[in-house]
Amino acid sequence: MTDYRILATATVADYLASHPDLAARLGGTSADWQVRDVADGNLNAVYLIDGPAGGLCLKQALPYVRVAGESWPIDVQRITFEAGQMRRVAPFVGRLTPELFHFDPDQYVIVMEKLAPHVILRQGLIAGRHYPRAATDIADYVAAAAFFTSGLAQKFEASAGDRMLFSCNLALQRISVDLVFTDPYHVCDRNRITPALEPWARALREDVALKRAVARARALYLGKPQSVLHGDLHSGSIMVTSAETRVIDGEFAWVGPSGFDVGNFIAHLVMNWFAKPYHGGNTAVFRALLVIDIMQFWLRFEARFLHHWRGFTGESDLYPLSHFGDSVGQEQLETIRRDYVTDLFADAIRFAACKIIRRIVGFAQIADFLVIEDEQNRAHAQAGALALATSMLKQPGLFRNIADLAAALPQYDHAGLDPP
Ligand code: SR1
Ligand code: MG
Repeated sequence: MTDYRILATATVADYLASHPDLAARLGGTSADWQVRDVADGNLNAVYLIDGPAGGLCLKQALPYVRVAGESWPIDVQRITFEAGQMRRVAPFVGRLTPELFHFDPDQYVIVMEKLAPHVILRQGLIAGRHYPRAATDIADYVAAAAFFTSGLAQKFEASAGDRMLFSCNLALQRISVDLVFTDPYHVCDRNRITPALEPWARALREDVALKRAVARARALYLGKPQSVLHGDLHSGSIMVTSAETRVIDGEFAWVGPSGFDVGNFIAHLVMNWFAKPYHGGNTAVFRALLVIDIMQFWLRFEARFLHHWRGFTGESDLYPLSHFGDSVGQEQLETIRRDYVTDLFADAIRFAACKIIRRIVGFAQIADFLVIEDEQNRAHAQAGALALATSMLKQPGLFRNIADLAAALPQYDHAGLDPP
């Protein structure tokens, strides 16, 4: 065991040189390597390293929240769960997760393939680019992870193993529980509220029916262990080209309700939709593409999830095939499958709503809105998203399927700054 040392641009090459398998991937010697600090997320240090033979990406967990500084300490063990999440889903999602070359439990470092010329999906969307594969690739990723790591596809002993591993990811679950489900609904120093949205922030704090719906979502997050979640599947955790998609940053991994990742991805497309008029470019065209992405994402997820389930012939304990073998049983099992997916969609709607609210009044806001310099414009875009999100939580009957959600977007576009 070696002492944990925070790496820096100047020391990354020495670290890699001391690991011959990684050095060989770069080629040449450390004097030939270019190291770039590309940290962009909220928590970690990230470097890209190029050598004569290839590139690598090195990520190190810092002992504090990077964007907040040392006043907000956070357990470095989280990188263990990120490596664990990558390894757990890799057999099912293939190239949709980057290849993990190295995990160092002493330095809290992982080294993985360098993704180039990929860009963060969020940045691409803000710049008005469309990635035709992203929504369906993410649907494939989530459907495979949600099915194959669930009790539908494995015996309960394996599910217990997943829970044992990821239930120790406590520091990051504390962040999710606080930032996603709790902080936006009470006065909290971490919240970031645009002055024009103060009436909205107050309304969120005072709306008991809303807080009851959020409490239900929080209880589901903590108490519905369906499958291994990525846990932070927003557009900043996805890297794309027009031909490829990769999911990164699984450090918030948790065994929870499968609708959480589904809802998170939808939420961030929805927020981009509300921000879009202020990003420049052709709003109507880009919004239409976003709506298609939202619809296709869900429909593809549903189709792939059901496909995995219908084709599954392995051993699991939830619905043993021996109980549903005859034609009546088969019919019953199909009803069970449909109900499962319907329930998952309802969860996704409530989680999407919670994600939207936290990104607008809480800590860790998103560039989709923050790039809108004019504060009134930004507040108008955010207020529309807040109005939609509160309806999703308080009137779930209006959002029974993905077409309902798509149809609702324009209705909230000019919601105005005053909460209803
Ligand atoms: C302390 S900041 C934490 C946030 O950053 C990540 O992107 C997650 O969304 C998390 O909630
Ligand atoms: Mg992240």
